[in-house]
Amino acid sequence: MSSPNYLESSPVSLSSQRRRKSAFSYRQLSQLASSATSCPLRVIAHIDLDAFYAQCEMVRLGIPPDKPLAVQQWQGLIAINYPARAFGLNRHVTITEAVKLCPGLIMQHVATWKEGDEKWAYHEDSFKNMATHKVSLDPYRLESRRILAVIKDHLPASPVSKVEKASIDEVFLDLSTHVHGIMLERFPELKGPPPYDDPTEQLPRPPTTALEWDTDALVDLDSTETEDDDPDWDDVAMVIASEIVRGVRAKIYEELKYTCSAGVARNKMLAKLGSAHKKPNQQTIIRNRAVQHFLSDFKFTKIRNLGGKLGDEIVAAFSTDTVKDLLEVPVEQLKKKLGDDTGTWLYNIIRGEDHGEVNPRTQIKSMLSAKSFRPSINTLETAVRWIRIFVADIFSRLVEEGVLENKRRPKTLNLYHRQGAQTRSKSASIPMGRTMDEALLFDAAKGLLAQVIADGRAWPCANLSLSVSGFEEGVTGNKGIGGFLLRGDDAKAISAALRESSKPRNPETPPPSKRRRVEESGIQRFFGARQESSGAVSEKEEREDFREEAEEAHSPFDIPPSAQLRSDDVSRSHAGEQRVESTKDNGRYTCSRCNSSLLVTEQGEHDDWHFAKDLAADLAAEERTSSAAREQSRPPSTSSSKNPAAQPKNKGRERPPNVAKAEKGQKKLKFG
Ligand code: TTP
Ligand code: CA
Ligand code: CA
Repeated sequence: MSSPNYLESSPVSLSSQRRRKSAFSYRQLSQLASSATSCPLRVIAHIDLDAFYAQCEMVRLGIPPDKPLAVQQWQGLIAINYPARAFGLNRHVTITEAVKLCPGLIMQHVATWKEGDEKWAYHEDSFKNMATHKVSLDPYRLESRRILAVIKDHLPASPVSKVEKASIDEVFLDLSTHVHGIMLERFPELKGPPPYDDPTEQLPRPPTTALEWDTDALVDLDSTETEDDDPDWDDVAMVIASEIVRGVRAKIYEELKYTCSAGVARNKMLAKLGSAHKKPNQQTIIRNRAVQHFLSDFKFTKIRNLGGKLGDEIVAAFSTDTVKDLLEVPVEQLKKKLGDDTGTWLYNIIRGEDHGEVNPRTQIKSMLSAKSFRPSINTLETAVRWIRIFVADIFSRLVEEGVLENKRRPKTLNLYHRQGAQTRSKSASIPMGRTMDEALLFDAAKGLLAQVIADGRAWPCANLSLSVSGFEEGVTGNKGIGGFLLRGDDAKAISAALRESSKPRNPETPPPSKRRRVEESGIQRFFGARQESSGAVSEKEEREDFREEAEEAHSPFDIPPSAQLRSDDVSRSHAGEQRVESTKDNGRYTCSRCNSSLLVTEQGEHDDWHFAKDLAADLAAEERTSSAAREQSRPPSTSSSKNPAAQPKNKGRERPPNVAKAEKGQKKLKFG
């Protein structure tokens, strides 16, 4: 529900007697200037593109905005524009149902890589060729980048405004410093030193009784608050932030013709809920005095970081999924069931407290190209054909990253292989002594595949994924560790390639000595003589790679579990895959993890979705242990144990551990 465009407000309800002082102090105002995460005047925005892939296709094809369009991936729809949604279409309808519901529907298949092609393309018959094509999300990645550039261009440079790319179609903005500057311009009385030079002195009240919210959707105030109260500085900060965000959105439309929705609030969690509140092409402001009202209507599983396992565990522990019910639970009880850190974090988060930082990280840390095989593949030749496509895909992205000019260059290559419930990963360093080209990567990747085959049990293979990581800046010259590798003779290099790299996540694999000594000579023949390009990497390095992946993996899966991930190209790499138990009935089944009702034919992909989410959470947990609690506000993770709700977590640790780390950026593990 929106409130009128003009209103009066204040942080404390004292409508009868006008207070002369603000509820905020000079110190808090200066915290705003430095974007302190604890500042109560803080202003954060979240921008999310409307029906993103669908808009990309409309813009690319010049389709008028009122025409219904859906983006197809194989036999499913992965994005549906708003005109098509008016016909009742959503991600779960089949293509046949979609055409029946909306006869004029334009269906555009995503771009694909075809074997042997130099580049991805929009192929007319790609939907028939799932077995030989691989989805490319490059067109959407490129648009995402252009949009990000417009946003940055429109805002003052960092650190005045901070921009964090949160996924392919989302950014967070910390506008605190920028808003502070505008406030001082508009209200010079804020500039003066505090009375008695005491920063704890309260500010004067804003000289205004009404704020203009323009077209913004305002969330209703908490029941204890009234619109009759005069505004305080937090309201003023929100109005200014909403003006800025409206300007950014107008610019994106003007320059690139994309519409987006936005949320403005005091933290990331609330801003994200805000952007989803009214769509498309709208922005929602959650004033501080409206937070409790806004949140109490939500299921807590919709809150950032509570969509996955942790959320499921809390539902199980307290037999409810609503914020309202959970608000009744005393903190002691939350702590008892979830551990001190998780309990405290949860207690605060459902009260709208989140001190997560907007983290401008723009550099790509890793790139992944992956394919799930349905049916599984059974031959080396087929696997190598896919690896060739992965390499072409990754290499073209590396070119964009400036590897040809030696601007940045990845150190490590990783291959993930899944057979049934078992996933294995192999890593190798990419020799620095040679020019980075497709042949180099292809040889290295084949070397890793050789290692997988040498372990045995390679077929049938359900998923292969290749990634590069460990980017280094400004690598100059062609010297380095690669030179060392190149000095070794071929035999040495081949044995390095075939040597076991660390495999902490594969307890079933026998130790190297017992491993089947597979037809090495045959493999060597097949893979050619250039095996020097792969060498084993240390366990530490491999873990770092996983951390990078975790960081980037999270956001695309930060969607309600009921949303279905229709991806054949999501990476899976996990030690012990947990099969998702489900109940089946009449061609439909109910997923036991998230209670979604889905078609049995969708089960594989849905299970993959859970798998990927669990993986992201596990990787995030791994990351957490390696870089203990960088930030106070991050939610503790319960991901790596089977039933963490039963096991108090992180007892004795002062700060909540760090899962939100995983939410930054999205460059890998996207939907393709
Ligand atoms: P979303 O932002 O979740 O959805 P959307 O942009 O299509 O629609 P909305 O207006 O509600 O924000 O996802 C962004 C893109 O990610 C989406 O256009 C397609 C892709 N995607 C998938 O491929 N599979 C999925 O399951 C989801 C949720 C998204
Ligand atoms: Ca979106
Ligand atoms: Ca999104």
